[in-house]
Amino acid sequence: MRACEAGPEALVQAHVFERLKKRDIAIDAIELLYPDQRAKDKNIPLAESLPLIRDFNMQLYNAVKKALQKKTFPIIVGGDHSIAVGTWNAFPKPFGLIWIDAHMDAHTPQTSPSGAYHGMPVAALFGRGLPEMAQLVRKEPVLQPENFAYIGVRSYESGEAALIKQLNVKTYFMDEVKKRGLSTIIPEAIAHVTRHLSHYGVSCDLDAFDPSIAPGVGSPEPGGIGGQAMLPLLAQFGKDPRFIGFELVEYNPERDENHKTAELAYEILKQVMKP
Ligand SMILES: [Mn+2]
Repeated sequence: MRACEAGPEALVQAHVFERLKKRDIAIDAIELLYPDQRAKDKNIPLAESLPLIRDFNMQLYNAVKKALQKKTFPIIVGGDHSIAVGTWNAFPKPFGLIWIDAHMDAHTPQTSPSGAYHGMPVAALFGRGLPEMAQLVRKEPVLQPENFAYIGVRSYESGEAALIKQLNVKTYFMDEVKKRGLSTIIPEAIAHVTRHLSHYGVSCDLDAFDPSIAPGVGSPEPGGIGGQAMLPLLAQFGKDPRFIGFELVEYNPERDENHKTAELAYEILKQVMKP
C-alpha cells in the first residue's frame, strides 16, 4: 500500500493550503495534476508504467516552468518521489539540491530489487538509469553529484549505495544527524551544495521524519528526524535568497493516523513559506 498519488488531494481536503493562506502566506495558485489511472496499479511492470510516469513528469515540468515564468516561488507537493525528475528539470541550471529522505532513491533498473521508479529519481537527476527519465528534457544531467547532499538516510540497498559512494555524494546519514544535530548539519549542507553555485533547492520526503510523527508515508522507516528538531530550522530556507524551490513528497493518506502526517506537512510548508 503506497497510495501516494492520493496525497495532494487529501492535503487539499485537510485544508492545508487554505489554512496557509489564512496565515497571510502568499499563495498565487494551487494546481492539481493527476496521473493516468493505469499508473496506480502497483503490479504493472516498469516497462509499462514508464511512459505514464514520463508523461506525468512532463506535465509537472511544464507546470513548474509556467510558475517560474510568472515569477512565483514553486512549492511542489507529491505524489511519490518519482516526481522529482519533472520538478528539478524545470529550474534554470546550475543549482544545488538538498535531499531530505530516509532512502537514497538512487537505483537504476539494474540495481533495484523492486523495479519501482520512486527508488530511482536521484540517479536520473545525475543522468543515470533509464534515458526516458534521465534525459526527460535535455541530454545533459540536471545535477552534478558534487552539488547535492542527502540528510537523514537510514535505509538503502547495496547497488545504489555503491553508486552514491562512487559519485562521492555528500551524505548525512541519520546517525550523524542524531550525533551532530540538524542545527549544525542544515547550514553545512547548504554551504556544501552552494560552494560552487549561487542557488539551491530542497526535496523533502516525509519518510525522513520518524514514523511516530509521520506514519502516513509510502515507505516508513523507524529512527527518523523529530519534528521539534527540524521544523524551526526549515524557516532558514524560506528566508534565504539563494533558495529556488521546495518539494514535499510521499504523503500517503491511507496510512495516516488522525491527520498526524497531514498536520506535519502543514507545519513544514508553514515554516518554509513563512514571510
Ligand atoms: Mn524518497
